[in-house]
Amino acid sequence: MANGNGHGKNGHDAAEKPALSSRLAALKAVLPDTGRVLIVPHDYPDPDAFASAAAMHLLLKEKFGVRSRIVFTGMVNRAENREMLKHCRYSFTNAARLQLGRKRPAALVLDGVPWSGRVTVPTGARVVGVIDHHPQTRAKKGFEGLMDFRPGTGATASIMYEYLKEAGVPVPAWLAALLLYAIATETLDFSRRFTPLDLEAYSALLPCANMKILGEIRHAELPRSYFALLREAMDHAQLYGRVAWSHLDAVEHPEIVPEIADLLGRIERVTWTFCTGWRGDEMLISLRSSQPAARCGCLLRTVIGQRGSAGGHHNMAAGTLDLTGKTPTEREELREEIVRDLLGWLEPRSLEADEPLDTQSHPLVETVSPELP
Ligand SMILES: [Mn+2]
Repeated sequence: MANGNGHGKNGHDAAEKPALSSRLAALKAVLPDTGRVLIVPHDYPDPDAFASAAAMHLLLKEKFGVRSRIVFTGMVNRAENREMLKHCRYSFTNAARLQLGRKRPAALVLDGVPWSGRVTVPTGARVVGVIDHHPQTRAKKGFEGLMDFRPGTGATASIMYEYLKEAGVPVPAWLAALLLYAIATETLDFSRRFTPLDLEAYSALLPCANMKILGEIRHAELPRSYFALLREAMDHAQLYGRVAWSHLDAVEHPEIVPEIADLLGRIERVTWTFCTGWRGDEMLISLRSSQPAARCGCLLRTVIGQRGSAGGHHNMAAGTLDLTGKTPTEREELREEIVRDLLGWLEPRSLEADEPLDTQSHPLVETVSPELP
């Protein structure tokens, strides 16, 4: 047990802020006396979800002597995220391979809420706490566990940094690298919304991070198939006013969709981007904005409405629509409907309802026929 061994290792006792102490106490209060705790990041975990889960694993072990297991649903395919997992010293179990038997373990949900439809809690587990930073996160009536919601904070990783700091748990160099990467990706290197806590976490973690690991994650090798998707995305990319969007016909790994939306966001004068993609019987969509006052999560939920689910932050959001039973034509019609609805909100100036989209927009990359000598 690391408990009771909290004297400052670096010579000065951390001045404990009462608010933080109460947070740690609140976490401790929901932890079980015996047995392993499940740590559940949101489905198809991104760097923030992964790094936060790893930080929680460390916190439980070092501060409370509680064993835990990180369990996730979905896949990890983005090259950078796979590289990140390679450097994580804790193992991640795919929920599909989890055997709970008759135990009903306590679960902590990170970087999402179990009542959003975007976090799958293993059947049989009981959620005892939720830590999240998404702006639309709402408390759930009747839920009596820990709810640490900080809408507006750049990353859940920053919140987890604060827990570790408050607990006096030193952050190992590899984990510091993962947390840094999480904060950097969530805030697009601080070009998106962040709070003083994000900046503090980043500055405090930087001197103790393994920078080689951070470099290897950032510059992870990419498979050739990635470039084929990139080409498809560029071929399909359209511009209309301040909006750029694209579409992928067959997405195997969902992470490429937000990646394309991010990439389009770097086009000059473009402030809104989105990318759609077919993936089996689902349509995936990611929306991005560089405007500080943007409310991507709300907007996407409004546009998708009853047709699917969506969630996200001010500057980024993701959604899914069910395509089961739809013919290819119906799918395409639905996609055009979504594109039109989004443009209606984002660039409503001259979009006539009965005009085809292709008269309104133009391709990002104009095809130039090579001039023969
Ligand atoms: Mn996050």
